[in-house]
Amino acid sequence: MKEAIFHFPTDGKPVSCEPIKSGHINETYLITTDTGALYILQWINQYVFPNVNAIMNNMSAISSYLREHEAGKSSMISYIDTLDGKNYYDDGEGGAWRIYRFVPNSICLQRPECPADFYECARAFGQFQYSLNGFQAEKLEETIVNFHNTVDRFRQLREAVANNKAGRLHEVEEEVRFVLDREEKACRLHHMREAGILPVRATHNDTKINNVLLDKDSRRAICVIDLDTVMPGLSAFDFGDAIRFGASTAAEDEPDLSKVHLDLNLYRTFTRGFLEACPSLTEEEVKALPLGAFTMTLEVGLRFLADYLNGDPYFSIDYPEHNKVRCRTQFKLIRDMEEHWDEMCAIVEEERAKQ
Ligand code: GN1
Ligand code: MG
Repeated sequence: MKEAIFHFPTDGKPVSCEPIKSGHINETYLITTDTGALYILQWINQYVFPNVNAIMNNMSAISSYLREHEAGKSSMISYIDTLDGKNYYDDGEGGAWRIYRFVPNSICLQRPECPADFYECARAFGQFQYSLNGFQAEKLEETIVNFHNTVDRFRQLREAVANNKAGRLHEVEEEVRFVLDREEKACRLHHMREAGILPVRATHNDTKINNVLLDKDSRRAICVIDLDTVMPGLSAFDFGDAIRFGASTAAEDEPDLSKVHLDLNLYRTFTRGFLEACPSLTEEEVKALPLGAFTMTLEVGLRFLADYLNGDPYFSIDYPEHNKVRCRTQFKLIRDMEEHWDEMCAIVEEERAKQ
C-alpha cells in the first residue's frame, strides 16, 4: 500500500493498491477500500513536470470554465483535496501524489478494438477542443515549456547527438539522418503558428486513445483524462497525436516493422468524429490536420530517439532498446504517411465537405 493514500479522505479504509500500467511518465494505482470504494492514485513524475502547481492550476481553470459554460455537456474528473486541504500531497522526497474517484464502469483502451471505439475517442477529443473554444489559452501555464515546439525539439536532438551521452549514436545514425532530412516539413506547423495563420487554443496535447474513458457497456466516451499537458497549442497537435497512436495497425513499440502501418480507414473515422464534434475549426486549421499527424509522429519519434541517445532519462522503458524500437515504429508510420500523403489530404477534404 502506498503511504500517500492515507493523506487523502477516502470512503472506508484502503485495503489494496494495484499498479496500472499505462503511460510512460507518471505512475498510476487502483486503490480499493474496505467499503468497496475505488480510487485512482497517481504519482507525478517531477523530472518531467517540475511545476505541479501549474498542472493543478490549469486543471482548475479548465474545470471551472467547463462548469460555467458547458454544464452537463463535458465532464471532467475531479481531484480530491488532501486531508489538510491541498490539491496534491507532497511526500517530502520529491514525490507529488493526487487521487480521484474511479469513474464507475469505465475502461480505457490501448488500441481501438473496432472503428466505433476510435470514433468515440475522436468525438471526445473534438468535443474537448470545441468546449474550450472560448477559453483564453494564455490563461494556461506551460506545464512543460516548449512541449510541442518542434523547432526546439530539433535543437534537443542535435544536442543529444553532439553529446552522445549513452554512447549509442553508432546504432542510430540512420534514424538521426531520417529525422534531419524532414526538418523543414516537421517545423512548418510551428512557423504557421508563429505567423498567426493557425490560432493558438487550449489543447490537450497528449491525445492517445488511452486518455479517453469509455463506458464498458455502451462503449460511449465518458470524458478525456490526463490533462497534465493541457497548454496553449494547435488543434492539429490533438488530431495528429491521436492519429499516430490510434490509427497505427500496431503498438507504439512493435518490434516487427512489417506490422506497422497507417490504417487509412481509421484515419478517416477519426477525422469524421473530430470534425463533427469540433465545428469551430478554421479553414486553415482543417487543412493543417494531415500535417498535424505527420508532425506529431515525427516529433515523438525524435523524442524517443533523443531519449535513447541520452540514456533514457525521460520515458520509462521495459528493456534497454525500448526507446529505439519506439522511434523506429514512428518513422515507419512517417514513411507510410509520405506514401499516402495525397490520400490523407483528400480524406480530410472529403470529410469536411460532408459536415
Ligand atoms: C507520454 O505518459 P503518456 O503515455 O501519457 C508523453 C507524450 C508522448 C507519449 C508517447 C508528458 O505520454 O508526449 O506522446 O508518452 N507525455 C509527456 O507514447 O511527455
Ligand atoms: Mg497519458
